[in-house]
Amino acid sequence: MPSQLAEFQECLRQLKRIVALVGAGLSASLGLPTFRGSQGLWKNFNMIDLATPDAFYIDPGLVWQFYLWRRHQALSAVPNDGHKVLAKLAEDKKRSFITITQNVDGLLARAGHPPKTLYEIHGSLFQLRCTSFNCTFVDRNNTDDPLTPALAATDEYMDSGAAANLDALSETALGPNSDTALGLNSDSARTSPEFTPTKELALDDLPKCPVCGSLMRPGVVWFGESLPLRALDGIDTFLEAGPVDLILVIGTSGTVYPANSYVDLVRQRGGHVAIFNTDVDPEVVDGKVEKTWGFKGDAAVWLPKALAPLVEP
Ligand code: BJW
Ligand code: ZN
Repeated sequence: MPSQLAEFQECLRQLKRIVALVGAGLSASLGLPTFRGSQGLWKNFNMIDLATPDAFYIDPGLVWQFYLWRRHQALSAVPNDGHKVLAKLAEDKKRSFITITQNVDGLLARAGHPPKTLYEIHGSLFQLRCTSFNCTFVDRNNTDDPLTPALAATDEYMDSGAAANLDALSETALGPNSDTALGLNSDSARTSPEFTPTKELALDDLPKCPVCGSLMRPGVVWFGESLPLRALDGIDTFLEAGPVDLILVIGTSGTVYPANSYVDLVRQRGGHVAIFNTDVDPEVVDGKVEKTWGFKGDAAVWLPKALAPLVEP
């Protein structure tokens, strides 16, 4: 019986329309924390609880600190081989391909993924938006770190947090052909230790709109908020242009709507599903689920290996 990988690669060559759905697990090997799981924590807060409009309304200083830390971590990271192979696939004209990413870390763009086929449906850490209803100011590609002079003093604790993440990660760096080489131990539980910053931020320290002076907020999509309509339209156009042969479901728990709905849609219309995750249902790994492959381990290790037939080294 051919292995899952051999069967996947055999099929892959014939597929013409492919979607990649990306989640936090793709960047986990770089020390960037995932959201769910026992250690998706920041300053004793669950990361999910901070990703809401209410959290920002109640304590904008706390939420800004969380996002400043995430910006700093993302800027300190470099794209991994998983980001790079998706970027290469997107450049290849032999098939139609789009990437829908829930990640806000900008690493796919930095890996060279063409912007036309990259849909960042939960926004970006590097976009800032004015909170005033009467003002439409958006700062689109702000990579300043620190973001304002008043925030410079926060750098020290940020570096200690990032270093702790990478220390935890380096413990998993063993030789080839071991479980660890496939990243079986490098999920969020290992890479995002609890992180405790000390500095409290006052409203005066936070970024203000240069047009109207109101408080700026991170340009990300929180629970209950609408997704960027241009991205949703672009994705719909691709999905309606013809059946999708394959969706690559990469490092996501698939718990958030509407991102998770794309997997069901592709499956319902007869497409294949390939899951790249440190946690995959054993039935899928054993090849018992129709039209579904599962590659258990670090997506940054598995993706280049699995997609090798489509991408020049
Ligand atoms: C590895 C790995 C390694 C680890 N290799 N793998 C009931 C009440 C209220 C609302 C709702 C409701 N029911 C449904 C809703 C809607 C709601 C929703 O889905 N809620 C559910 C939680 C129930 N959705 C919304 O509110 C959305 N808006 C909306 O629906 O508006 C209506 C509308 C729809 C369509 C058009 C127009 C209008 C908005 C959702 C916004 C989500 N925002 C966040 C924060 C973004 C900013 C930020 O980053 O801070 O997005 S929440 C968080 O979850 C973040 C992520 O992008 C998202 C998904 O998480 P992800 O990436 O899957 O991470 P994890 O941690 O969950 O999983 C990581 C996975 O990686 C795990 O499986 C690991 O095993 C794996 N892994 N290491 C491979 N090395
Ligand atoms: Zn403004």
